[in-house]
Amino acid sequence: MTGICTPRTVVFQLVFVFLHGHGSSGEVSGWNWIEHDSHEYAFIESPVYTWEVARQKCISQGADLVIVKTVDKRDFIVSVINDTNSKSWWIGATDRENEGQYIWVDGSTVQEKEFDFFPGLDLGDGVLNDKQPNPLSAGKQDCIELLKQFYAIEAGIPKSYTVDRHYWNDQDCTAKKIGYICEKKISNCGFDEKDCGTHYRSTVVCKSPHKRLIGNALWVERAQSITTCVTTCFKHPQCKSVNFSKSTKLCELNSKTSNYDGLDESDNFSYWDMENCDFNAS
Ligand SMILES: [Ca+2]
Ligand SMILES: [Ca+2]
Repeated sequence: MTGICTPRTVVFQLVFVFLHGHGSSGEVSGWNWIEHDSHEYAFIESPVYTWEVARQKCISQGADLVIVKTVDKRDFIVSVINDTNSKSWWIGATDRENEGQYIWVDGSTVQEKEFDFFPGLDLGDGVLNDKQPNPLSAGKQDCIELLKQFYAIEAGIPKSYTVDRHYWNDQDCTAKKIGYICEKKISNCGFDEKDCGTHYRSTVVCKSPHKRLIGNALWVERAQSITTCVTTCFKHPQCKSVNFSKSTKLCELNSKTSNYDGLDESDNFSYWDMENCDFNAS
């Protein structure tokens, strides 16, 4: 294990357009990823989307809406969005399948201990105003946003309050909200950083130079380039890694991946791993 490869070192990921950080409006634009604890986060304030479309925007970047299971992560996210103008942000939880049963976008159930619903605004009379969730208060509220602005009824009139930090609110999934937060895992492929990743489809393929995995070849053919070799591997359901020789153009499709210590030295070959890159293979 010699280096950590972040997606930003991957050539094809450098196409991210960093439009600008904070513009004159104070809104964050473009895919500006912030690193925290082996993940990267993008906080997109505009344009506005429904929960589902916001989620698809994240997926288009190899990410998904953020999952918040720990206090550490919650504190990190809340501290970032506290410095923005946006008062609400989509995150990756919904109960649209079964009312009251919240599911994260990775399919896991939201545990009660993970809930961070707004506890209600107490103006001193012991009444908890705008306590969340309130699924029936205004249509169907099935998607979770982080919200900083809640309401209290004063003398019969609802008044808006900005509270101490963002909390969960169940919201109408079709509402076009102010922002959304995407998250993706940082690739740690186990090779030297310079050999860490070449991006093929949505998979990062890791290269170990001058190495070869022996004894697991499914198929051997000639390929003009490593791209052709890797593409052939992707088409073969059992292919997990390849050995490729630039000089002889031999492309060996392997049925296994190596643990990285188990590779043989080879002057002619390089070893390319389709799986052990911590990225979801397509
Ligand atoms: Ca609901
Ligand atoms: Ca609500």
